[in-house]
Amino acid sequence: MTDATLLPFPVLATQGLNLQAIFDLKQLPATVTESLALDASESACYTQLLLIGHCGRQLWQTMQARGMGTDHPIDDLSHEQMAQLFEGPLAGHRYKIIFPGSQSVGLQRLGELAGWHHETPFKVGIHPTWGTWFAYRAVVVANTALPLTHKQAGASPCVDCVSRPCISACPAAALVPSFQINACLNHRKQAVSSCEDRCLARNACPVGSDHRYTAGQTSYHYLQSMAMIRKSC
Ligand code: B12
Ligand code: SF4
Ligand code: SF4
Repeated sequence: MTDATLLPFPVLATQGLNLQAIFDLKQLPATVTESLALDASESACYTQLLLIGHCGRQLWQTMQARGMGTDHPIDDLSHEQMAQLFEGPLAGHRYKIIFPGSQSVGLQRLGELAGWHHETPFKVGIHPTWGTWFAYRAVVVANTALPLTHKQAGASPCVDCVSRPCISACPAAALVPSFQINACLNHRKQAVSSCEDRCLARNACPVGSDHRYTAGQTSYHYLQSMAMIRKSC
């Protein structure tokens, strides 16, 4: 995903929101549409769902340039960019930002429908080109009639990965026989942990190395999740 001019919203890509998919709400599985928790009038009004993500380092560069001033600076940027989109290129359309927000939406399920997500042994999704170096930044429903994007083709890189270096890199052996979240979290919660600010399994995966986060970017995200883990577990 390098040619921003081919994306539906090149203006978002300039900020690092460089993954974009447009779905027809009526074509989405009921489990997905139900999770949006739209009321009857919203369901009648909104026609499309926009899924926005980032891949690689560009969003991080945007964040560094504008400053990380608030508790949730990336969510704030996503909200701002969505509002600007509907004040600019999509002006005149009604919209609702579902994520970031309080509603729980299965982002990886949406990623799967977009062809972005394939499951890995450590559960962070993988894409054949971007590797695991991407995440979801916004889900918006709108009464737009934009051209729909196609599901990206491509098999999971894990299928042909014989040596599976992610599995042997995990110091908690949390990836076998299948992902054990508690083994991972217990390892991460130790006073001194090799995974406090990184996932050694994720780092060991060779796919998408061009899009690998910088050390500062990785550390920021893992320390954020660490704070969440310490608060909730
Ligand atoms: C809760 C959550 C967590 C919790 C998990 C706690 C738990 N007991 O499950 C914690 C705080 C640990 C966590 C941490 C991280 N998370 Co998280 N997390 C989520 C969240 C908000 C909900 C997942 C969920 O529970 N879904 C509901 C259940 C019912 O869905 P499900 O279909 O059964 O499960 C699917 C996924 O949830 C996933 N899954 C299941 N278990 C686990 C466990 C972990 C650790 C992860 C990452 C995924 C995962 O696999 C399933 C099939 O696809 C999602 C965002 C979202 N709204 O989807 C992000 C999300 C899964 N997380 C994400 C990431 C990147 C991380 C981190 C790597 C940190 C970061 N922000 O960079 C860390 C590190 C993981 C680790 N090793 O510690 C990304 C993954 C992106 C991708 N490429 O796939 C998501 C999609 C958020 C986003 N905005 O993009 N996370
Ligand atoms: S190392 Fe291999 S098995 Fe592990 S996530 Fe990467 S491609 Fe998949
Ligand atoms: S964060 Fe560490 S313990 Fe958890 S899956 Fe990754 S390598 Fe294993």
